Amino acid sequence: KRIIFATGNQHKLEEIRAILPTFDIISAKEAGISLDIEETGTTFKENAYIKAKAIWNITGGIVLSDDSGLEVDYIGGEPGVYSSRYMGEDTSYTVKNQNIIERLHNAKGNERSARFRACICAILEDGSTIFTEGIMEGLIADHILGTNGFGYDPILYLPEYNKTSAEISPEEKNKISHRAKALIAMKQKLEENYEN
Ligand code: ITT
Repeated sequence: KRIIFATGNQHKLEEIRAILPTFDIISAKEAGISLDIEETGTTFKENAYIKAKAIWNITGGIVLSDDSGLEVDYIGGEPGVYSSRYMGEDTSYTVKNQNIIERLHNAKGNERSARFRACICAILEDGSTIFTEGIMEGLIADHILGTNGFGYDPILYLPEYNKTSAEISPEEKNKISHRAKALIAMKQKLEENYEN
């Protein structure tokens, strides 16, 4: 079954394909749809729904979307749903990551707690929705470290690996990430749904 993944983020697309290798995932762009969807929601769930619905309105076929971000406890959960827009869409992640590190210069130990959160939304052919969520906990690193992954991966330090999310391999990340957890849960729910 062909599934359209409503994202413009190539990294997310690569991760979902690696996490769900048995699914036939195509991007909206590959399906010939170019949309600039405004994410007007205030929660990951709302924004995930907005993105999936925009594509579903056009295709009526099964659509998946991902809304995700970094939550840093010391700064009240920022950047959260604004993760991609933090400091402006065109600001580089080197600058964004450095800025977060600077904002935490007084934070010690567990005060540096943070996590990636992903909400995955599926809209099925009949218009019904399924939502799943996953988190990956860590601490904000003192320095930008690692070149794998994307976005805020170089500043989320994972104590159990003694590495940042950008230092572990893509294979490791795709086993333990927020996105992997949410997608594995979604796979299960979709399989239950299509068994009946
Ligand atoms: P689409 O809306 O087109 O899917 P986007 O990148 O704009 O792409 P979001 O609005 O969901 O997606 O923003 C997610 C942002 O959160 C993303 O751009 C990164 O800054 C951050 N993020 C999410 N997952 C991440 C991960 O696995 N590693 C690093 N940063 C991540």
